[in-house]
Parts: sequence; C-alpha cells; structure tokens
Amino acid sequence: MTDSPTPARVSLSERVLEGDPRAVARAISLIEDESPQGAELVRQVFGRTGRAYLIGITGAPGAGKSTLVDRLIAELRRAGKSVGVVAVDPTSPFTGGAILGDRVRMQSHVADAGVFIRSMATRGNLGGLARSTSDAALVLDAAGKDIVLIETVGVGQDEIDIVRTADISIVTLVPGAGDEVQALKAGIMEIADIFVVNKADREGADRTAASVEALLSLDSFADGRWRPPIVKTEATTGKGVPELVAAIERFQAHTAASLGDRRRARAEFRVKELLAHRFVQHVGDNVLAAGEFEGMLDRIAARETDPYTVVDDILRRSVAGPEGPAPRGILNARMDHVGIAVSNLGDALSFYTDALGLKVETPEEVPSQRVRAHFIPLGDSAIELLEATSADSPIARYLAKRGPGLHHITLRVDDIAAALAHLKAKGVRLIDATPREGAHGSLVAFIHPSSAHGVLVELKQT
Ligand SMILES: Nc1nc2c(ncn2[C@@H]2O[C@H](COP(=O)(O)OP(=O)(O)OP(=O)(O)O)[C@@H](O)[C@H]2O)c(=O)[nH]1
Ligand SMILES: [Mg+2]
Repeated sequence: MTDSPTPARVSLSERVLEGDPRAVARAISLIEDESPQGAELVRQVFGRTGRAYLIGITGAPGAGKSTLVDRLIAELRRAGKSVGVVAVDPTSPFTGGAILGDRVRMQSHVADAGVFIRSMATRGNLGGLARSTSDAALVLDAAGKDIVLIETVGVGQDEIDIVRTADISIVTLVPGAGDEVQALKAGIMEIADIFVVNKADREGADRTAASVEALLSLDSFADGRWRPPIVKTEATTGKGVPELVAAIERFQAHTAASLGDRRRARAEFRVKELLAHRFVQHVGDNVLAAGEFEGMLDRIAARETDPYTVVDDILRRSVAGPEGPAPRGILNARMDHVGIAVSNLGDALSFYTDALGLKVETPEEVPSQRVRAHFIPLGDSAIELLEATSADSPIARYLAKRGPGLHHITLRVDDIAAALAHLKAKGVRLIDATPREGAHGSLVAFIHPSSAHGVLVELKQT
C-alpha cells in the first residue's frame, strides 16, 4: 500500500481509525466475506484496539434483545459514550428478516453519528460467524467506539463461542423460560455475567427469576467471585434499563483487574480456533490433491485405513515446508540422502560438524560393501559420508578412480517395484532389475549412472 498524503489515497484502515462510518461498513463487509483484505485490515488496526468495552447480549429468539439494545444505546449515549452494535443471528441462514427487524428496532439511533449498527449475515459455520463477529467488534473498537454491543440469538453451547468475544455476557430470558433455564443449565452458567428477565410486564417474570436464583444458589461463589445478578426489565418501556446499566458498571468495576486475563483467554481461544481453521484450509488448498480427501474418507469407511493414520499422513505432508510439499512426479520420489565418498574422514567431519555445525549419527558398518557409513540428518533428508574399511571396498575403488566427492544419491519411493517397472518402460538402464535388501529391512535398487547423467542413483523403499 502506498503512503500517499492525498485524501483520496488514504487506506481503508486509516479511514477506519478515523471513525469514518463508510469505511467501517466496508471493513465489516470484507470481514463478513472472509476475504484476505479483511484479515489484512484486522492486522493493520489490531494494535489500536482494546479500548472499547465489549458487551455480549444473548437470548432466545424474540426475547427482546434488540429492543433492549436500543434502550441501552439510549442510556449509554446519555452518558456521553459512543456505541457500536453487531447483531448476529446464527439460527437463520437468511437473515433478511432479522436485519430488517434490528434496523426497525434500533431505528431511533440511525441518524446518530455516535452510533454504528451492523447486522451480520450467516455464511457457513458458526466458527466462521464467531470469527467474523469478533473481528467486526474489533473494527468498531478501532473506529473509536467506547462500547460495542454484540447481540446474538440463542443460549446454547454453540453460542458460547460468539459470546466469548465479549468482556461481559448478558443472558436474556423471558417469563415462562424456566424450563429453558433448567435445560441449558451448564451453558447458561458458563456464559452469564448478568441475567436479564425481560418482558417483566408479563405474567411469570418472578418465577423465571426464581428458577435462575435456584440455579445460582447451587454455587457458593466463594473468594469474592462475581455472583451474576438478576435484573428484571421491560425493554419496550425502558423500565429496569438504568438498573441493568448499573449492574454492567458494577461488573466492570469488579472485574477491572481480571479483564486482561479474560481477554488473554479469549485470544488463546481465537488463535487456536484460527490456527485450526487455517490449517484445514491449507491442507485442502495445498496438501491434498482434488478428491483425495474424499478417497481417504472412503478408505476409512471401508476399514482399509483409520483416522489416526490418515491424520498422521496429512500432518507429515503438511509440514514439508512453508511453500507446501513440492511436486514429486509420478514416482512420488523424495530425497532420502546424498552419499559422499571421503578419503579422510577426520577432515570431512571437521567440515560437516565444526564448520556446518551438523550432527553425525553413530557410524554404521556395511560389511558386505567394506564400508562405514556416517549419517548426518539434514531436515527431511541426510548426507551420508562413506568411508572404505578395506582396500578392495567399492568406495576405495571409487576414490582411486574419481577421487573424493559425490558417490550416489538415494531417492525414497513408496513402491520400488512399481518404480522399477516404470523406469524400465522408459528405457532407463538399471543395475538392479529387481529390488534387493538394504539396511534396516529396506528395499533398494540402483539406476546405472549412464542413464542418470553421470550420477549413481539409488532407489529405496522403507
Ligand atoms: N411485552 C413486552 N414485549 C417486549 C418487551 N421487549 C421486547 N418486546 C417485544 O418482543 C418482540 C421481539 O423483540 P426483539 O427486540 O426483536 O427481540 P429479539 O430478541 O431481538 O429478537 P430476535 O433478534 O429476532 O431474536 C417485539 O415485538 C418487541 O416489541 C417487553 O419488555 N415487554
Ligand atoms: Mg434481535
């Protein structure tokens, strides 16, 4: 990106940081589309975030969350705070209705420059939604909003990821939701910092509050731990909303010292989730061939392989390098090692270990060849220093004829018999038409140097 001082060339991230609402809208769209520019934008503004207080509001469809958010905006504006809102509906793949509903519900603030409201559409999975919600909140934070409200539907386990985005989580219930509270016990207790019983004008608000209270009383909340208060509200009239704001402020004060820890835990979750997502994406894009994954699943279903073997194989292939595994041709050949004939092992070792700083493995005697082999592991492959142990060793003859230097290269293949058949069909001159036993139960075969442009090539199947 060029650093041009002309306003027309000011980057999107700069405009977001200035609080330009059109830039904020554009930025959130990029994030919603999971585009690389969205990720780049987050990278650029991240250092300038962390100032906003993130308030998550979750609850069943129609609980009155948007109406409540609308009231909260009004309260917060009165207190001189700027507000951003992200409304999410993971339950509906077509959020047109919800978006319209949110817009209508929060309409009173549309003209207010201190308020920015955005609905997030559902694309794909909840993980993606949690990610984009959290990034959208970051954008609003970067744009200078003091408070970011995140509205999300549902109070189940699935929504916990989304709620994790916030500094405080408010769970909204309505009269008659007692059964729901019981059913979702664990999930609710994990995410709620404040319980709101909205629609308190309706019959049964006290009973719902009592069932939450019964749940809370199961916990002793020792050591100054925050005990979630239960606040009754009437979002339509605004009754109880100042009490809710007061409860939020109490929580904020109570957890001020631990806010950093909460955000750190969030970062850990975010990083791991993103890493898993990116890794799976990388595997699909760069590691596996088209249809290969489906083939693996078929073979698992047919009990020809198992999930652990498949994942180990994918992992091994994925960590081949930052550029991903190199194409290996029809034989799927990988460099196993390079064999170097040395006349003076001491000199050779001082170069490889002292100068290059490599580590030599314990030497291996190959009596049949009258050779001692010193392996030096080098990433995925190795260097093999070959030392003659007798004057009639092939290495001794090689040294006498050609001097020290490259003796052979060894390529690892998956199926040596198939490789030999393929090479033979290609008219390649082979020293070994069929594989023979190598070290450690491997199978090896040599290609004649006359076919390999002066290099002795060994094929190996482990
Ligand atoms: N009687 C009563 N109705 C309310 C109250 N709060 C909200 N409502 C009504 O409940 C309906 C749903 O309100 P919303 O604010 O859209 O609820 P929501 O939880 O945002 O709904 P979704 O986003 O669709 O899940 C609307 O008709 C509101 O007017 C309240 O305190 N009392
Ligand atoms: Mg809503």
